Amino acid sequence: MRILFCATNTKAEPWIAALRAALPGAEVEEWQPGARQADHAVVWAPPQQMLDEQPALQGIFNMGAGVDALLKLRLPPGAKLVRLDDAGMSVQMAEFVCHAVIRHFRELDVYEKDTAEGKWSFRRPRLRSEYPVGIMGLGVLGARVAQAVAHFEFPVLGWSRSPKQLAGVRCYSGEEGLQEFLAATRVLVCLLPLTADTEDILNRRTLGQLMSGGYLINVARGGHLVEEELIALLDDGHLAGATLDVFRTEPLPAGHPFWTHPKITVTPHTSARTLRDETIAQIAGKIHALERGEPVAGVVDPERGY
Ligand code: NDP
Ligand code: OXD
Repeated sequence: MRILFCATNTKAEPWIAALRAALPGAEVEEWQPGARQADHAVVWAPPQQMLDEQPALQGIFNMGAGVDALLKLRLPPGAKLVRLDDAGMSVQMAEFVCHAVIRHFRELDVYEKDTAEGKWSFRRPRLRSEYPVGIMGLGVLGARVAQAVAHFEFPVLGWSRSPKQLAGVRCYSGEEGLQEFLAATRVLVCLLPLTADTEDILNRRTLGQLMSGGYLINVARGGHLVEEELIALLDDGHLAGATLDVFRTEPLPAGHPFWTHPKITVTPHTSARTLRDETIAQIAGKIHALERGEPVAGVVDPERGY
């Protein structure tokens, strides 16, 4: 079995060594133009040339959960595209989102400013019941985040494409459930894949339907958010703030208004990182399963876009 590794902005050697250790007997190499035909590829943002040169690939294993960038490329016709399925990301996402929710709810950002100025002052405690948290996307990451937020006794709502039942989460689905979901949400968390149906979904109309004093946490993709419409809603006071981990252009360009907006907290696409050991173990297991003709979790449906 021959496996190519091709990941932009990633040091290849440790990944290749780990893949060789996890798949003894497999030939694992970093992709170079003109490389011999391989059976599988482990990739992150590969060039189109790599995919065009490897028409015989059976499996393309994405080193991330989101496949929006890969689906913009021409893929070899017979290859299954397989995404990461948690691999240590859901617990990171849960801690990141809980931190952002609690920082806003407990006004820890205000306390940080006060104490930096030597001020010992108290804010009136807020009512948890007035801060329902709505999670868009109840997949591998969204479901874990919903569970974690519910642990802190916030009312939790969720929205997905197909109907779901999750303990402690008020679930809505489809276009028909969106308005009711938004109207009952104060803190909105986006954990949707970026697809034709979800691009620009965080806009003036949808964010404008949140409860007054709403707060946005976008940890999915920058393409979900219409940036200038968020700024307008923050500036007119309908929204209280936003934590943004993902952006249309990454790295976020110097001078972008998000860097300095007083109601926006920026992090550099770090809410859930790809962890090497967990990722390699998962991909190696899936390659074995695929080779044995067994079903694997996380196969992407290109029509659906995730
Ligand atoms: P999943 O595929 O497991 O879950 C996607 C969820 O979104 C599902 O519940 C799905 O509904 C729902 N969904 C998809 N399309 C729609 C739609 N049109 N309307 C309503 N709901 C929809 O993905 P993951 O949870 O693994 O990951 C989610 C995203 O998080 C990734 O695609 C990626 O973009 C982002 N991400 C960001 C990271 C970061 O560091 N910032 C790290 C990792 C991921 P249904 O259940 O009905 O299919
Ligand atoms: C992912 C990401 O999709 O890191 O896994 O954004």
